[in-house]
Amino acid sequence: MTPVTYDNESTGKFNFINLNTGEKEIPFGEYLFQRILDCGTKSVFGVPGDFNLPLLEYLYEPQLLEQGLRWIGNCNELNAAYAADGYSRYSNKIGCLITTYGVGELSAMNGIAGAFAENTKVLHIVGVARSTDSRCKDFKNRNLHHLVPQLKDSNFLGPNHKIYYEMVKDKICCSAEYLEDIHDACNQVDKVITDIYKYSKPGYIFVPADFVNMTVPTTNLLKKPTFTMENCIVSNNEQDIINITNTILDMLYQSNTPAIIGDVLTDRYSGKELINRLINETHIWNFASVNGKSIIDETNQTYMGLYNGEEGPTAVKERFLQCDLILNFGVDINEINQGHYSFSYKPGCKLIELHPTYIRFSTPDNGKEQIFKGINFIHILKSIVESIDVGQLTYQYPISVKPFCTEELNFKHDSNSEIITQTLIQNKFIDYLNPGDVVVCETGSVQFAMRDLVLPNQVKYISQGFFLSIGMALPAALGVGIAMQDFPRSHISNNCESAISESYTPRLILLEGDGAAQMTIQELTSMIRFNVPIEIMLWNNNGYTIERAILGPTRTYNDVMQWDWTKLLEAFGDFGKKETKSCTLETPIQLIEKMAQLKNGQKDKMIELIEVKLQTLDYPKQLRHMVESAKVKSAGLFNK
Ligand SMILES: Cc1ncc(C[n+]2csc(CCOP(=O)(O)OP(=O)(O)O)c2C)c(N)n1
Ligand SMILES: [Mg+2]
Repeated sequence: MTPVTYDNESTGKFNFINLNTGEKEIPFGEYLFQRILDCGTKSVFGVPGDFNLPLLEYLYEPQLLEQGLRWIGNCNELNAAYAADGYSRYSNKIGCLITTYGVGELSAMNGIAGAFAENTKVLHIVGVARSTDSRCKDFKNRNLHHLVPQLKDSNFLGPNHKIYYEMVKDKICCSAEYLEDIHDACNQVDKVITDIYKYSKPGYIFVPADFVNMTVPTTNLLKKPTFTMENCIVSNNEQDIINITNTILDMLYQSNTPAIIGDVLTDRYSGKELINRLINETHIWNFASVNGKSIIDETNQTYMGLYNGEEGPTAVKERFLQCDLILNFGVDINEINQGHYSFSYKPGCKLIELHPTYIRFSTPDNGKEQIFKGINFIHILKSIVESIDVGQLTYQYPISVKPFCTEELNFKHDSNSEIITQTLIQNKFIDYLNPGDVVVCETGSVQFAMRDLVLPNQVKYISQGFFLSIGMALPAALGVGIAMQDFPRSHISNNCESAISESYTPRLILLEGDGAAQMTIQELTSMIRFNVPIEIMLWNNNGYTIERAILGPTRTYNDVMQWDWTKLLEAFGDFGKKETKSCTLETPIQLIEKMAQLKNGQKDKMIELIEVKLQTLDYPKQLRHMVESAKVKSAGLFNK
């Protein structure tokens, strides 16, 4: 331990002066939470455990509470990871969770892997064994609880204290630091936070229980008082940025039918305003992607739909195939986002993929390509927006082609039908939303129903569209709701042509399947506990319909137990039914009326759970296309 003396006269706070260096010091626990606040995060999710309790004690330091720090306790660590992910997806800040050694952190792993796969900024802090234990030479006395013993001779050998760290490092995180020397701890914390912003992926800090009360210098706090996306991705290759921008601009000036795809990483790197500005100023045709849905304002005058190759609507593909130059901003290549790799292009079309680590120019026809590595696309996007000369753009888009609209999807709903169908949902959903609302959609059949709908302006749509872990959306919606409390209306742009009235409070809507809900349902209780207003549409189709569409339509493995959904909120804490309301809808008229009532704000309770009965084998045509496409792909694989 460093010799310290106390100084609370100058600051009023309880500070320490290091007698060797003369520097101000604070306990490491306080440093860590100060850093979380410094990166803009206010709420911290998680579950306590004896290895993190000393750290959690610092949550209650008055100077941290004053800055808005709060603890959102979850029912389990998986839910905490999902919630932190949702918090980040909404706010684009770092979602943070704290778990305990082994048992807690392992439970969170699926959530962290999902955040890794989908590029969300999550900081996972794990309370681990005291440094005196993990550094001890006499390891055989250190088979601590929550640790897995060695496979062989565990009674003779000590355990590997860093086993869980080794499981995640370089696998499901961009940065992982196991703190071993308190003198390095502050820099290690700062490194992980910087990396999370830089790579937009999760990071881990493993904090020995005895470190939190040790004192550390405040030097770093003064040197770098805040962490933002901007100050974590500063570029040092200005000339490359200028050259690449000029090349892209020349290509745009020469193109007759250019197009923009707004893909997911554009949002993760805070490029949403920029891309919408570019579209509004140039009127270049533009397309959404599955994982990037709602980044581009879908009500803009040249929105041409969500392109997903063979799996999307033909009307969108036909528009896409007219384009001779594609600028794919924030591109993320995976099976779902590329419609099982079925993207096709106009003959001779030039493709520019703009990614956080590279810019790639290619001609899909002949496979020719040129890659520039080490340049974050966000600098190029900014530079294009700042330097484009709109007067030099000359388009020859076919005049007959209009912006894509939901009606083109041609949903035929039988108005005499007595049952609610997915087609009816597709028909009515857009009307149910108000501009500026936030929709969280679970993995499942209804997710496919949402894809192609043209969203009202400034609606934020959040869905784990690639990793597809069911049960994610419900706790993620908790995280979104908490972020909406911490940063009200932060998804709404003031620069947008069609502003959202200041007096309108955006709604949070969760679209949830019955099967998925049974995975993480307890987190409803946290919505009540932390006053998160939400409308939950619970699609009850008697089990795993999406799986039935793939195989085993009538198999029992696709069944789930029937629940009385309308009793859950009461059981989960709203004993007097003061905060919540639940109902079951079975007919189209009931659904239409309920949607209209909610849209108009006639909500009498903070949380509404609306169970909507659907037929077991009813699923949208978008899902059928995906299943067929996937089957064709796998048949191809087997034939090889
Ligand atoms: C954690 C996890 N377990 C299993 C799956 C496989 N899976 C994908 S969708 C699904 C069923 C979803 O059912 P439900 O939420 O009721 O939606 P539905 O398709 O019935 O509308 C399952 C089991 C998965 N994606 N994630
Ligand atoms: Mg279901």
